[in-house]
Amino acid sequence: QTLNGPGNERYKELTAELFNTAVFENTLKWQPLAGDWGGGWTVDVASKGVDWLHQHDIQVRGHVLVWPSWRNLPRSAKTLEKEPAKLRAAVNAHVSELALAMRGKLAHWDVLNEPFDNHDLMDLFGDDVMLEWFKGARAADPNVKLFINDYAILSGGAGDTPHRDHYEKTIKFLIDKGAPLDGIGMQGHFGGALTGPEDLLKVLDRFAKFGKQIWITEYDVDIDDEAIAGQFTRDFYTTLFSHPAVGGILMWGFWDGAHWHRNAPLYRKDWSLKPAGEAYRELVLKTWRSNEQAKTDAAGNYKTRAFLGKYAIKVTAGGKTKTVEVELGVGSAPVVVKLE
Ligand code: 9MR
Repeated sequence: QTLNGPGNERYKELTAELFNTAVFENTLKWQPLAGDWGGGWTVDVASKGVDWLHQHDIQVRGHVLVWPSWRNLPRSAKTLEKEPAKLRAAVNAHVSELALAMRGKLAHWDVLNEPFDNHDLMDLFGDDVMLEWFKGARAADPNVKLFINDYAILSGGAGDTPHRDHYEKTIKFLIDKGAPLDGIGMQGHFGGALTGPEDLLKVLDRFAKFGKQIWITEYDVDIDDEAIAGQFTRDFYTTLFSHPAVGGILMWGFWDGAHWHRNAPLYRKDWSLKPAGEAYRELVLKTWRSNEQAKTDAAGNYKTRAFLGKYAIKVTAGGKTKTVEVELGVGSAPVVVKLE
C-alpha cells in the first residue's frame, strides 16, 4: 500500500532491516482483486511486491483466500446468493485461480479467515465447504503452508471464551475431516484487555496440542500509553518466542503513517522510535542473534549454543580463511568446515 506513498523509501529500508517474513494487508484479498475497491489491485502488483521481498530475504504470507461473510466477499458473490451452486463454484474457482497465480511465491496462505463471525458461506453450504477451500489451495500450490486465522484468541485477557472454544472446535473439525491444514494463525490485535504471559502460554498450550505450527499473524497494540505498549510488546514477544509451537510473529504494520489504527507498534509518523520499537530492536536484532568469536580445541572442535536461524561461520587457520553459510534448526548436524 505504501509503494507509491510518502515514506516509501524509509519503509522499505526498515522492512529489510527488521523482518524476515511479511504479509500484504489487503493486496491479495478478493474484494480489491475483484475491483470492488477501484483500480490498481492486481495479482501482478502483488507478485512484484513478493519479488522485492524475496530479493531482501523476506518470505511472504498470503492473506487471504476466503473470508466467508458477505461483508468481506466481493459484491459479485452476494449477487449469487440465490444461485448456491454457482456461488459455491465461484468461491472454489477463486481459491484455485489465486493459489495457482501465486504458486511457489508464498510460504503461507491464510485459506480461511475469522470463521467465528464470518460464516455466511458455511451457513449456506454447511461446514464441509471449508474442506473444499483447503483442498483446492493444496491442489493449486502443493508446497505452501495452509493456515486458518482468527482474532481474539490471544487478545482479550484470560480464560475460555466462545471465540476460543469455537476456534478449537473448528480446527479439530478440519483435522478430523482430513483438511490439509498446516498451521494455526492467531492474529494478536490488542486493545484494552492485554493478556499476561502466563495466560498467553495457556492459550498456546491449548492449541499446540494439535501438533501444528502456530503463527501470530497480525500483532499490534492499540492503547494510548506508549510506555505500557512497550512493556507489553517486550513481554509478548518474549513469551511467544519461548513457546516451541510458535513459528513466527508478524506485525500488522509497524509505522503510524501506514497503519489501520494510525497506531502501529514500532515507529511514530515522524519515524521516531516508540518504546515498543526499542524493545523490538533490542530483542530481535541483538538478544536473539547469536554472535561470537572463539578458538577451537587442538582437534579443531568448537561447541556453542545459539538461537535457531541463519548464520555465517568464518574459520581461520594456518593463514587460510573460509566462510560458510548455515541454517541452524532443531536437531541440526554439526557443521564441518574444511580449509584446503
Ligand atoms: O487492516 C485492514 C484494513 O485496511 C481493511 O480495510 C480491512 C477490511 O478488509 O481489513 C483490515 O485487516 C484485517 C485483516 O484482514 C483480518 N484481521 C483483522 C484486520 C484488521 O481489521
